[in-house]
Amino acid sequence: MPKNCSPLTRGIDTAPSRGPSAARTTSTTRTVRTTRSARTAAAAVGCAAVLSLTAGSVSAGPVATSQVAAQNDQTGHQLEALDRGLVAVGTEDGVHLSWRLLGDEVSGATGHGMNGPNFHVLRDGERIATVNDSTNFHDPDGGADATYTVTPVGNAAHNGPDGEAEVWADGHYDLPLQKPEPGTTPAGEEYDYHANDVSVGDVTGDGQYEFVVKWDPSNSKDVSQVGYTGEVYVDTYTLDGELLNRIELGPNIRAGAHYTQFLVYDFDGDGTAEIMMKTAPGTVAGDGEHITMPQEDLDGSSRLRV
Ligand SMILES: [Ca+2]
Ligand SMILES: [Ca+2]
Repeated sequence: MPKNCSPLTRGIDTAPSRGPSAARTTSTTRTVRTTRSARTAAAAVGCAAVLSLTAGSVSAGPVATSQVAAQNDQTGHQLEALDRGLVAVGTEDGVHLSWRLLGDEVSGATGHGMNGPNFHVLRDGERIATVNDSTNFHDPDGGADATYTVTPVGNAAHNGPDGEAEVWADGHYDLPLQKPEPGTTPAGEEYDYHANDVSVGDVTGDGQYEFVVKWDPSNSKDVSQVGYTGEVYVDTYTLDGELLNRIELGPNIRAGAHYTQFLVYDFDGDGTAEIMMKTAPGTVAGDGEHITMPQEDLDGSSRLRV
C-alpha cells in the first residue's frame, strides 16, 4: 500500500511538548570534517511524516497518543531509557571519562547540581577511584589500550546500569558514513554530497543513541535562488557506522537550509525513536514504499478550511 500525506500529518498535532534531541554536527571519516511545478510544490507543503526508524526499513504512521499518556502518568515526564553513555577520551596527559547520571538515580539537588549515587571507576577491572561529586573523572595514568568501567555504588533499585568503554586514542571518534553517489540535474549540472545536520535518538531501543544524518547536495539553494537541486537523503546509523536505513525525500523536497528540519525523538513513548519531517509525493520511506498524494487531492475534492 502506498503511503499518502493525510494520516501522517496528524502525527504533528500529537507530539509532546518536551523537546527532541537538538540537531548537531559531528566528525566523520568521509565527509564531515570538514523545479518543479508550482502545483506540485504547493502540494508538498504541509505533508509531514512521522517515520518509525528500524533496521532495514522505515514505516510511516500517526503517533499513538495513548502510549505517551500512559508513560507520562507514571513519571510526570517522558524520559528516554538510555544507558550509562560512558566515553573515554585520550588526552595529552591521560584519559578523560564522562558518563550520564540517569533520571531515576537523581535523589535531590544542591547549589552545585543534582545529587545521585557515587560511582566506582575501574581501569582494566581494577578500581582506581570513587567519584562522589560529578560524572567526570580524569585518569592521569590511563593509556590508549585501557578499558574502563563505571558502576554506581550500592544496590539501590533505582541505580542504573554500568558503563564500559574503550579509549578514543586520538581524542575523538570518527563515525563512518555511506556517502550517496553524485548526480546530475536535468540542466546537466553535476553535484556531489556532504553530510549536513545530525540529530540523535535511540532508534533501536537498546539505550544507545543512533545518528540521523541529512545529506545535502552541493547545489542546495536558499529560497532566494532559482534552479534545480539534487535529492536530499536522510540516513540512520548506529554508533558503529551500520546504516540502518536511508530515506529518499524525492524530487518535491528542495535541498537547502530552510526545507528539511527533522526532529528525532520517541514521540509515541514505545521505547524507540521516530523521525518527524516534511515529506512529499515521491518520498521513498526506506522500505521502498512511496508517499503519494491523498486521493481527495487527486479527485479535486479537498478544500482549504479557514
Ligand atoms: Ca540504539
Ligand atoms: Ca517510538
